Amino acid sequence: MATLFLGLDSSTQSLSAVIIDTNRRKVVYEKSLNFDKALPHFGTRNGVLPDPDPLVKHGPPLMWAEALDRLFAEMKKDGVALGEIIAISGSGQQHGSIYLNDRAAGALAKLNPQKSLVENLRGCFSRPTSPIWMDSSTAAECAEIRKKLGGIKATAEATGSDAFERFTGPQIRKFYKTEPKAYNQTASIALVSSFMASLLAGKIAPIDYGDGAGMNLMDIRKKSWHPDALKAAAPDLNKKLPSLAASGKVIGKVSAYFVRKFGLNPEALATVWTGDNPASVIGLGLIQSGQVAISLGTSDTFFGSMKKCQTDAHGEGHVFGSPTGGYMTLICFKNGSLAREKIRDAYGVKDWKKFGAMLTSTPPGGKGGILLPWFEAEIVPRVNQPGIHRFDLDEKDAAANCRAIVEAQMMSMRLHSQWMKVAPECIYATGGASNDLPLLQIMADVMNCRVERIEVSKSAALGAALQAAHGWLVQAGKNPKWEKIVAGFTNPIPNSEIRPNPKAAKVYDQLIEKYSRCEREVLKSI
Ligand code: XUL
Repeated sequence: MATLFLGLDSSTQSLSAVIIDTNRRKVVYEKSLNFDKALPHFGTRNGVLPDPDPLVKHGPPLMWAEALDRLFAEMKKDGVALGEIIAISGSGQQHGSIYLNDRAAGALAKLNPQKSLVENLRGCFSRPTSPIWMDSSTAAECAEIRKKLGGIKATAEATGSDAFERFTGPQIRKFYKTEPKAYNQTASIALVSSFMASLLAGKIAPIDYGDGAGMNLMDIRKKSWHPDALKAAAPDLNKKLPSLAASGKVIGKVSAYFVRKFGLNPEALATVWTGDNPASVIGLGLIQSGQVAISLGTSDTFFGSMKKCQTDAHGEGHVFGSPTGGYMTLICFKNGSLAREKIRDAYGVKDWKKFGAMLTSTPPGGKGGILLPWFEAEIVPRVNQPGIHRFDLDEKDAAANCRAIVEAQMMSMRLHSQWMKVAPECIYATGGASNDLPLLQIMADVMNCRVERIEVSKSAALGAALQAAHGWLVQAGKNPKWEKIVAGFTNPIPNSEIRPNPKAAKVYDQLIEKYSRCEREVLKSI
């Protein structure tokens, strides 16, 4: 008999499903539903509601609920053996918050399968829309919370991150300040992850330690709500937040709504969801401390798993709980692929292959030139004023500039991940630019670490499916090992290993000192 587990990922633009068969160690089904295309009546663009204020980014919670109905209907139509799924977990875009009134818990408990989820949930919200992670309208609230908690370092030490505009605590504070009446009518605040889990479980679901850490409200070490952080955000918050729990923990049997409507097994278990980044950490197989992934996308993201909680005194990086029970870090560098592309185009380099050839035509460290490629305001290090800065680098030398941007990005990653105090043993490179081998060689040399390529489509949904399998085994009284759970699902591409060149690594050990000096100098001057 198949042992099927379903992982769902409610991201900014789509809801995805991945079903795994743990007997055959295979992904047996994948599907994505794009919100704009499948549910145009909500009027979103790339999953976000249009707003005259460019800083405000909200999404409609009813759209996420309708997407769940639609995706199950599609799975049924596709002939998926829904009755054989034994546990479900999921992940959601992080930080987004949903505000429910005192009717919500009752409505969830008796979801009527004759109606849609949207019809069932009408009248259950104290705020019709949800601020999501792209919202940056809460600078004032961040400053207030940071001040109350004792500054950047203290806020990061207490909650895992400095106060950030997209984090849920500052967003809740803004809601309380601007709409106090609606705030008072809020009985329960959910994250996207816990909201979706609540629908499946038919009751208000806990928030997990991964997504909970993205709120500036959770004590990152104790993994419980932080009383001072709650007070700093809004009054009576302790009464409005659900309990915290480990992701994958069983909430109960799946709601009868899904059994009657779509033929789910009445014994199937609904488990606690997590954020898309913690789920991706599992989906990429980062389960041991010291395992790191670098995702080279529009922005470059550095993920690492960490046993002991270390926080970033400069408040640039984030620490979240990892579904494996330890911690994970996330550092986001905004000037990633787009910045590389800008340099590529500025020098008339036709494509990425030619860009790679430029990299190999120059020696490691070039002639000691440094480029700070902040085409956009940068998150790490914090740079509000975009600008390109060159040191000992001839602006007219195309190859030197192509090399310099990649070296700068890698040195910045090495420098700004030092607070983690975890020396990576292996880096998994993923995302668009990860098939650019000369770029990966620079990554290996700068980090002085082996690099392997890994490509997992829908890594968050896969991580969620693996999390469902883990939660199910725990509930069955087994003591599952994460290594065994992920085995076969998260393998790097065979023969993709790139080893650091010891001579080049030595060059970068020196050059990084200069890079750091240049960065400090510019940061002081802007
Ligand atoms: C992480 C973050 C984003 C969202 C994307 O802090 O804001 O990665 O989780 O869905």
